[in-house]
Amino acid sequence: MTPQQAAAFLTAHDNYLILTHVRPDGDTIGCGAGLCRALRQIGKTAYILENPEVTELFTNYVEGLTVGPDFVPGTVVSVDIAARSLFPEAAKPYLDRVDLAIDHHPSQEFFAKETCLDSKRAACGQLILDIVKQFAKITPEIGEALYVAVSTDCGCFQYSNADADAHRAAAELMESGFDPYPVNRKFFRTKTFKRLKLEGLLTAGMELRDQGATALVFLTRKMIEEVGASERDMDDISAFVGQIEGVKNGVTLKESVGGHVKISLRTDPGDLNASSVCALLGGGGHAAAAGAMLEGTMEQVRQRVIDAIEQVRNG
Ligand SMILES: [Mn+2]
Repeated sequence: MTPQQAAAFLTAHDNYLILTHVRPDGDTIGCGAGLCRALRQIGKTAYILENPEVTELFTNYVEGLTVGPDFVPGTVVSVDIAARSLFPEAAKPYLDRVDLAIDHHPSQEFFAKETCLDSKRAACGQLILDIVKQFAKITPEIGEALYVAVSTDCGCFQYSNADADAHRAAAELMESGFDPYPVNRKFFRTKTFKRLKLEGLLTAGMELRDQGATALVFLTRKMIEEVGASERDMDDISAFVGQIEGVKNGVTLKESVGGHVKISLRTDPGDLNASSVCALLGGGGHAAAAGAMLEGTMEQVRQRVIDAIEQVRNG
């Protein structure tokens, strides 16, 4: 579906339930909030399905918009969800009954009846903006929610996906009248003390390969417990390793409960395609940022990631 067709679809239906993805980021939350408010503005009933993993950084954006699992929707829309495996527990009853998926991931699985996909967009928020502005006024609240979506997904316009189109969307959203300074300060200029401690531990245990072009960091449960870090303290921590001079490809391995390790790969896409590497590991994502969840110990997963990188390099 084109954004025009998606707008026509959204104005024609009602009783919306909006789904966000697991480990929700600024894009999925901002898209959910912006879309929900736009639908309510034109008199529709619309809610975001409660997502228990929403961190403190984002709770204010979904306040007053969420609903529990008892809500019986007429129309189900997913935002920024690429794959079935990214449905939160409460959204699983809707795995095969999403009416419209709005997304920007090239790894989109086409699980919905209709899909509005544009993988050239840095953030799903840009696509939501294109859709909702056709039927709703971009109020400061919608503007701020979608600005959070766009700015966080392109790392405050510093990641390789931050193109002119992303800046144009940001400018258009700023014109809605919200104040972008506190948003930028909160998301991009502020760290908790626990976060800094974690970054110190990651730095101490860092492994450098390929003459420093590839870096791996290992986030263990022990470190998390030692520091007393919450999800908020670990938000977007996979971007950390790529800040080191000379590092083109950064791998963050995070030990998760139940014998799993989550890997996040951030790459210089000219050097290594992150999505290809993670596809070999059963995951997916974008050329410059991708991830996977693997079973095994930190050491086993470390070796599998290194092998997958080699395979893509030599393939
Ligand atoms: Mn996104």
